[in-house]
Amino acid sequence: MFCFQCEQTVGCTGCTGNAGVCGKKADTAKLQDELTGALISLAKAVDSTETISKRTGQIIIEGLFTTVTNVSFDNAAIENMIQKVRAEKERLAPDCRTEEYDLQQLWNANEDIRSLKSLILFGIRGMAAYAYHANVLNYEDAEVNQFFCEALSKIGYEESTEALLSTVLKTGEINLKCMALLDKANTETYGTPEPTDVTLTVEKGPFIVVTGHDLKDLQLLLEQTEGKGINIYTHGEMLPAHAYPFLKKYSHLKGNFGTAWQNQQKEFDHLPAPILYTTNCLMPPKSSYADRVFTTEVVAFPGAVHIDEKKDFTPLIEKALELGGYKEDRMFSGINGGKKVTTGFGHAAILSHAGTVVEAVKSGAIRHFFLVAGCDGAKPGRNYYTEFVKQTPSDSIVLTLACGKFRFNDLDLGEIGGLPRLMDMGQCNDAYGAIQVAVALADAFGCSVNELPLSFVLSWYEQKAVCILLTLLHLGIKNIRLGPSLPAFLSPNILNFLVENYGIAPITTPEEDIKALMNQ
Ligand code: FSO
Ligand code: SF4
Repeated sequence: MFCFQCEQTVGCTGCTGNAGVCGKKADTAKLQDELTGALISLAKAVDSTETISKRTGQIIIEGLFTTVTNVSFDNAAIENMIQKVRAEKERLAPDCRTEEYDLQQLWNANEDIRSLKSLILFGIRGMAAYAYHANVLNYEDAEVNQFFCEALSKIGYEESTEALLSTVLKTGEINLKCMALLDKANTETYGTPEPTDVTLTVEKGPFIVVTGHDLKDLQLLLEQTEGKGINIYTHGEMLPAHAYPFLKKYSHLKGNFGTAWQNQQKEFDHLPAPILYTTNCLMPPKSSYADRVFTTEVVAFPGAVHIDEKKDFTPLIEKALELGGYKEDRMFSGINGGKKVTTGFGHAAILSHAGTVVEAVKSGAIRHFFLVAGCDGAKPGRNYYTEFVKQTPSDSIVLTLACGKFRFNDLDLGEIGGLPRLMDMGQCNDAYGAIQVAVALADAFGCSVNELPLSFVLSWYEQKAVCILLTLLHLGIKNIRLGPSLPAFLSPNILNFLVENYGIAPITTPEEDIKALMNQ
């Protein structure tokens, strides 16, 4: 097998041999390559037709999302997906007998071509996850769907570095549209997020833990568990769900259990409750809780109960009642000992205080903004982000989003002018909101985003982070600090290009980086 799409890849070069660090086995990696090859061939077939149909778009989105890190470990599910893609191609181009694209061509290509194509491929894999969440809420964007085909065709058949580079940046541009679509889908369906305190205490009695990013699954589960004496707790990227008016109205949506994805094997060990995975990050379950793992949509693990599109959560509900939960209320804490966390500082909430923020900057009460955001992961070097946030000066604001925030979201950093210094903007896709805030501040000060006293300090793990990074590059955002390590799929030349043109730099130490960023 060969896979180097995520941050934890072996030796910062690539997972080979029998299995990857994430637990993905070689035969699964091979099937994912086959699926990607089938998608490239389907995109080629679409190329010759006019515009992509809704059905083709959904198949491509589902196929791409299936190959994101920690989504599907289930060979049978991936084989089904491959058949679906091939059938769609057959439908569109029944007489096409050209051979399917072989991913080995990509992995063995010249290193700069491979690097650029990987940026595109991993970028659209991440973007497909966001498009998928919008689709389940009946929101779609024809331009976004069309671009998946364009990008897949380039991965298969484009060999010019200039053309590939422009597709890399276009991936960022289209991802901005895709995140805007999801933002619209989420807020029109569930209301505008409002700042909300979330308890970390789990009440006695039966409960279910819901993890991942899909708000629709949470909504359906809340409906089906209402009045059944079962409480619902979010985990990981589902935490921001508490801020949506339409979801927080359910009184049995009680609080948040646990932290980020890489701690699940510890946190779920012997948990007296079932867990519903709506998206990644799924880690191979330990035997102590394997019988309580339930998956849905594209997430799949062999042996875990999969809730299909009928969305009948009865097996999950019965499991929660059978396990019974804790006998007494359990007070848990965040990583730094905090008993609660706060979420819901989306762009609307923050911009409703725009006047206060602008005045505070003018008066000097706010000297700097840091967006400390992105994924969490298992590497020890990720403590950098906790230390960074702790060391930010008291006249600075820290905006955060995605699962990396669990390293510091229980800290009390105090307030400036009635606003908390630490504000959680939501899931990784809410990077869209951070961009909105940055653009609004730049407008208010009549300058560019790069001229604002604002720094981006990002942590990455999987492919959604790749598409967000490409969006920031498309917007011309400079001097991003990226960690804990740089992507293995950046060749020296491509990395050089990013350093020279965008000033991307690896994280160093919190002390040095804070000093450098505040003086930039
Ligand atoms: Fe995290 Fe996993 Fe949201 Fe990712 S739970 S790592 S970038 O799937 O998507 O932040
Ligand atoms: Fe390795 Fe990451 Fe690929 Fe898993 S997804 S095989 S850990 S590079």
